[in-house]
Amino acid sequence: MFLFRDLSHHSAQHSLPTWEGVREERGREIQEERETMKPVGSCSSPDQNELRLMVVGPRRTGKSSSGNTILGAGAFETWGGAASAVRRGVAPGGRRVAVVDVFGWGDPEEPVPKREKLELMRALSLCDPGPHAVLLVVPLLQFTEPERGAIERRLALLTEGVWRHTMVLFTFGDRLRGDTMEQHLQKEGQALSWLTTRCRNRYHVLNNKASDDQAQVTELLEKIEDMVAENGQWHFSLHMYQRLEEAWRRREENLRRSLNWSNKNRSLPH
Ligand SMILES: Nc1nc2c(ncn2[C@@H]2O[C@H](COP(=O)(O)OP(=O)(O)O)[C@@H](O)[C@H]2O)c(=O)[nH]1
Ligand SMILES: [Mg+2]
Repeated sequence: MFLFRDLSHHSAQHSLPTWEGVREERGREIQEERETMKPVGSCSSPDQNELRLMVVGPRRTGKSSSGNTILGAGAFETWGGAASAVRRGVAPGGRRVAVVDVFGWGDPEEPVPKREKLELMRALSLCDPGPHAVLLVVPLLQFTEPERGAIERRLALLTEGVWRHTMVLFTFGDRLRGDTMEQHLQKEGQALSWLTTRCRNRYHVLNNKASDDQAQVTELLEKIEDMVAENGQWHFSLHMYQRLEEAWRRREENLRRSLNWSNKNRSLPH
């Protein structure tokens, strides 16, 4: 099963394993690992039918307001600067939802501050065993390269695997002013197109100033359900992805070592 073990079958005449092969194998392993975990419908969460959403992003971008649009006015404070918090309720359409409003990120130029790292981990524990969706809040203003970098550095703390469970939640939908979202995305530059590509083109636009527009929430939840289905009904699990990343790292090291060994042997004089 493991590529490292397969290496023992390779003689100089056989082709050596490739990095592409390692990557393909990763996809298969995620599937195998998941089969040993419990599916969404039978997890140890207090409410098995509850959809757990984790809302992340910089400060003053509409994270708490989005939580209020989903769960109803007053669920979260919107004065800003608050620690991560969880609120539970019933969303329009009847689905039970838990929203974790994560402590907002500060200056995009800075390395990730310790408080933000701790709050991110605490937020994860508030939606144990893991969120079904990470909603990455981006206001519909200009999106800059430093902002892109800030997102990349923070999501990297949650492993590469987190991107499979992440959707961009554009707030300030009222700023579109007649443009369609597709037109807006075309006008924006590389930074935003990098982000939507990383999220496999999964995004939704919310106008938190029209919080009585329940259709926008129903549509968001439908998109989230689609994403969960695409992920084989699995929620994000930091523990699982960390274990996989560690196994992959060790395997790549072994592969590198055996490739070096084989190249050295090949260049030996006969
Ligand atoms: N026009 C407009 N303002 C919004 C929208 N969402 C949030 N805001 C405003 O943006 C400010 C910051 O919102 P808040 O939810 O506290 O942001 P947070 O710090 O990310 O939690 C508040 O004054 C909100 O009223 C939106 O969709 N449209
Ligand atoms: Mg807030």
